[in-house]
Amino acid sequence: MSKKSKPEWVPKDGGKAYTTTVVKGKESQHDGMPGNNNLKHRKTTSRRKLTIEDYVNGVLKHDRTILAQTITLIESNSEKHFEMGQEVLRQLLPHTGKSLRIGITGVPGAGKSSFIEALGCQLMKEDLHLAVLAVDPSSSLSKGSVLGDKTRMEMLSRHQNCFIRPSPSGGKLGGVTRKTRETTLICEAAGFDVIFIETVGVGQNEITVRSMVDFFLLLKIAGAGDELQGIKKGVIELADAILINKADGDNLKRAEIARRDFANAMHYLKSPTQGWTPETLTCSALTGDGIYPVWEMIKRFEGEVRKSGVFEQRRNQQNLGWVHDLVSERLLNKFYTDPKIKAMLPQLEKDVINGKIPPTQAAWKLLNHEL
Ligand SMILES: Nc1nc2c(ncn2[C@@H]2O[C@H](COP(=O)(O)OP(=O)(O)O)[C@@H](O)[C@H]2O)c(=O)[nH]1
Ligand SMILES: [Mg+2]
Repeated sequence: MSKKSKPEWVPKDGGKAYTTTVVKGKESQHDGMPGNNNLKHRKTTSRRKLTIEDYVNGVLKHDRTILAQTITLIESNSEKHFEMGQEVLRQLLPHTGKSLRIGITGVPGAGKSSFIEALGCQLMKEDLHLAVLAVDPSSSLSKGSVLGDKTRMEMLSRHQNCFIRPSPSGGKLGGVTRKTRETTLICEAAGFDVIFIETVGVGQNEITVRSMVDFFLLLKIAGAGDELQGIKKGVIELADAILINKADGDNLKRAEIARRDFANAMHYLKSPTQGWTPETLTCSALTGDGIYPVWEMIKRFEGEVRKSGVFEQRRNQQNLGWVHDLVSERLLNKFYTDPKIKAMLPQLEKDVINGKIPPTQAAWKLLNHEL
């Protein structure tokens, strides 16, 4: 139904640096930003080249168009945009940190999108502003299905208080991670109270998202054995709560059994958050049963961990981890884009595959830049 295309705000000379694609959404009578009901200025802002000041002020004024443009700038792979994006980010930084960041993971079909729709609509009733972001480095394979299917979030995507941003495409996990972290900060500066970061459960993704959020929610379905769901114990250990979704109709009993099984299993695991015992709940994104208790639990969690200081500690740790991730990412990028390395690599790879040289020697040769 929906078609992917370049966003309208990509400049003509933007070239491949702008890799983002968008899925056409529903027209709204509101721009989705807190306290901004005026749509009249929308078109004009996307025409001319924005300055750093334009970006910063636009985000701070909750201008949805400029918010989207700022995220596009951040997602750009060009060096020029990178510098500019970083300066915008630096200026926005004092206005960040106030939202609650929630990670949601689960296998495809677990009901993540439906759950986000159901819980998101509850948040809308409380007049909260919600941004939904996705981390999905594999989206080119799954054809952007993670948040591409806004049909599952029909109410939310039309709601004035909600902003939905699909995963940046065309990037390795590291790149997507940086972009999502930065996008989170930009959304915070724009005044969103709650940020959902959705990811498909395939292993590495969950660890990445855990490193970005305050609360991590694992969505499960009853009946599918763990091996079928492809989620190992390691992921369960990351979760502050496990939610058995699709607890409705014939599935109700099985969901409750699964919940108890998980509750028992979790007993023996270490909690990812000091002072918090992970909870196991059932819910139905379809009927809405059990959705509000999830929000109550998250608020309880926030209250407790803020009081104990664990909230702050985790954010500090996450920031440090981010620093090291950035260093690694930049170094690797610099290394592999070096013309000398680029020239050496294909032959060395062949030599390793043909058994001419051991992998270790190939690595040292690259690192020493010698032929
Ligand atoms: N019965 C039932 N079906 C659900 C529930 N939540 C989601 N579904 C269905 O499960 C399918 C996958 O849902 P979706 O939200 O797209 O899952 P995602 O891939 O994890 O985002 C869809 O057909 C939904 O209608 C639920 O609570 N109960
Ligand atoms: Mg989905």
